[in-house]
Amino acid sequence: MVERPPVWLMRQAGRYLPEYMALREKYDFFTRIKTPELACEITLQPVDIIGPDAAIIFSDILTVPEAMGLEVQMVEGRGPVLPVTVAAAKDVRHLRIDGAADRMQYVYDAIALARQALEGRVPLIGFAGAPFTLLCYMVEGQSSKAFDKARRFCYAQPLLAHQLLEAITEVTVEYLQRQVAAGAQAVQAFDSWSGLLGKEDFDRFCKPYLERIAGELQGLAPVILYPKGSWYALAELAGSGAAALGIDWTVCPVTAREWVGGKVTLQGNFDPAKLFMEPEDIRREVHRMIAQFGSQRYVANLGHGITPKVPVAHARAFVDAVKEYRPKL
Ligand code: 1CP
Repeated sequence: MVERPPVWLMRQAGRYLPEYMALREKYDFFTRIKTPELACEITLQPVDIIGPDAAIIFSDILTVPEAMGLEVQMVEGRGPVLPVTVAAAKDVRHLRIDGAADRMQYVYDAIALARQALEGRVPLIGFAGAPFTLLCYMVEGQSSKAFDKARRFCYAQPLLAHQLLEAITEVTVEYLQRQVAAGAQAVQAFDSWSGLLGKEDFDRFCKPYLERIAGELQGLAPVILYPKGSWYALAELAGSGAAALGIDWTVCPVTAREWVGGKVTLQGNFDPAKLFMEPEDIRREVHRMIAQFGSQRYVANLGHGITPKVPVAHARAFVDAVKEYRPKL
C-alpha cells in the first residue's frame, strides 16, 4: 500500500523550463543529447525545479533510427526530418543492425552519469520508441498527423514492414537492456502513433513487438508500455509482462481499470492542455483524477508530453497536487 501515487511528467525535461531554453540557445539538439554531461544536467533540471518522483533520461526516440544508419536532423519548427527514408527492400537491407546498440553508448554514459548525480533522490527511467512508432518516422521521413505514407507501406508491403519491425525490435531490446545495465531502473516504450491503427492492424504491426520488448526485459527492470490511442489493446497488453500501461486522457480511468484488472499498474492521464488552467483548478482536477484511478497500482502522469509555454508554476502545481493527495477514508 502506498499513501499516495508516485508522479512524473512525460517530456518533463524540455521547452517549458527556462533552464532548458538557456542550454538550447547554446547547443543544438544532438549536441544536447550526445554530450552525457549536458543530457545529465537536463535530466536533473525538472527534478530540481518541479520535484517529480522520477527522472527520465534526456534523449530522443530517434537515436535508434540514427544508430541503424538513417540520418536524422532536428529542424526548428518542424521537428525530426529523415532525408533518406525506407521505401523498398533494399532500404531495409541497408539498415545496420549489427553494432547499432553500440553506437548509442552516449545514452548509456548519460544514464550512468545521471544515476550518480541523482544520488538516489529519485529513480531514473530509460526509454525507447516502440517499433511501429519508429517505423512511422523511418518511412514517412518527418512528423505527420496521420502518417499516411507509413500506413500505406505497412498495408502494401506487409512482409517488408515486418522485416523492418523485426530489425527495429532487435536493436531496441538490446538498447533497453543496456540502458538498464547502465543504471535505468525502469524503461518506457513510447508507441506514440499506435492509435493510428485499428485493433486488427495494431495486433499485426504493434502488439507482437511490444510483447517481445516486455518479455525480453522481464526480470531486468519494470517495463511501461505507452500505446497512445490504443485503448482497445489495454486488456490484452495487461498480460504482456509489462509492469505498467500508460493511457492518454481520452480513456476513462475506471473503464481502463476494469479492462486491465488488478495486476498491472496504470499510468496517466491528465490532458497536458489542462496545465494551462489556474493552479487551484489543476489541483482540483488532479485530485479528481486520482480518485478515479485509485491510489494503488497507479502512477500519476500526463496523458501525453508536456507542451512548451506551460508555466513552470503550473507544472509544479500538478506535482504538488499529487504529493498532497490522501485518499478519503
Ligand atoms: O528543444 C527542442 O525543441 C527539442 C524538442 C524535443 C525534446 C525536448 C525533442 C524533439 N525531443 C525531446 C526530448 C524527448 N523526446 C524526451 C525527453 C525525456 C523527457 O523529459 O521526457 C522524450 C521521452 C522524447 C520521446 C519522443 N521523441 C517521442 C515519444 C514521446 C511523445 O511525446 O510521444 C517522440 C514522438 C519523439 C519525436 C520527437 N522528437 C522531438 C520532437 C519535437 C518530436 C515529436 C515530433 C512529432 O510530433 O512527430
